[in-house]
Amino acid sequence: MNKFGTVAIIGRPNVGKSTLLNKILGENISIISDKPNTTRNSIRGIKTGEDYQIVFIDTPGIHNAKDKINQLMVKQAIDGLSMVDLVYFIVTPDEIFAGEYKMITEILKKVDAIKFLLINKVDIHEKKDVVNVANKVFADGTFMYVIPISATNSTNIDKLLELTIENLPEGEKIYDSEDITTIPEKFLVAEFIREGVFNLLKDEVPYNVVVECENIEDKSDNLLYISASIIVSRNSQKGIIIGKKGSMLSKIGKISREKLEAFFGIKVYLELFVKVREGWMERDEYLKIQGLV
Ligand SMILES: Nc1nc2c(ncn2[C@@H]2O[C@H](COP(=O)(O)OP(=O)(O)OP(=O)(O)O)[C@@H](O)[C@H]2O)c(=O)[nH]1
Ligand SMILES: [Mg+2]
Repeated sequence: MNKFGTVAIIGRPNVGKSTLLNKILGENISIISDKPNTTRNSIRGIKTGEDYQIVFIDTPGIHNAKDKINQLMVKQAIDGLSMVDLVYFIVTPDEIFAGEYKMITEILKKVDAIKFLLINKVDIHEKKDVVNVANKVFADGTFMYVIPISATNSTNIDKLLELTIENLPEGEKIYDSEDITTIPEKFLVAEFIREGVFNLLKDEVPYNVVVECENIEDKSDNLLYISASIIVSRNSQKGIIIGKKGSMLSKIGKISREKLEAFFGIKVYLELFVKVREGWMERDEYLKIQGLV
């Protein structure tokens, strides 16, 4: 009997949704940082086994969004729920988020899918806190299973996959076994560069950046030429991205190139531009680059 189905991965920002997706796939397709709101739109990853295929949808963190871009991000996370077979709601054992967990559980009650509660980051939390959050959120009756995991350390990930397959509908594969994502190549490249920005810069700068990949060209059998623009919303941010004598831009270039070379398995020549587009976060033509409109 073959199984096919879709699984949405949802939760507050920073709980480890993208880390879990990458761990399940064994490939880093969804960008990760220690800052909240790293993921901005739905990222699909495909996991194929002998007799199953699962499409996982990593989503932006659900939060109380104030501006247009954040509202569109939350909308991405919630809208997708109507189309999935199963939902992973990821929480961490932090008492302070109980209110937000309740709010997300209320959203999930209206969703017609099987729901798993995953308690992540058990590697850095005491057992009593894990049990405490499990009792508080799981007791609600919305969830079929509660599973403590560590996405970083792969704790319980095999068990999670086993229970997921068990609960998916019967169905045939629709993607090739080699496909790991449906993300267009240029978008993936832009995301890898944005990951560099999120990991190297602090405060509000990463939140004012969108990346557009303009070109990917095979220059020869062993060289890929890629050009992309890092777009910021204010002139002062352009200076921060470039850094003293170009030092920051060169760091962003190096970290992004390494990631691109690992992903494509080929040498990459990466050309980066920095552009200022005042208030891009309010403009549909730029929100479109991020896949939000
Ligand atoms: N110790 C520990 N850290 C983790 C674990 N999973 C994720 N993290 C860390 O938590 C931070 C956030 O991880 P992400 O995967 O980007 O979280 P996210 O839920 O996708 O965040 P947003 O996209 O911002 O909503 C990163 O610094 C991860 O390394 C885990 O199991 N244990
Ligand atoms: Mg994420």
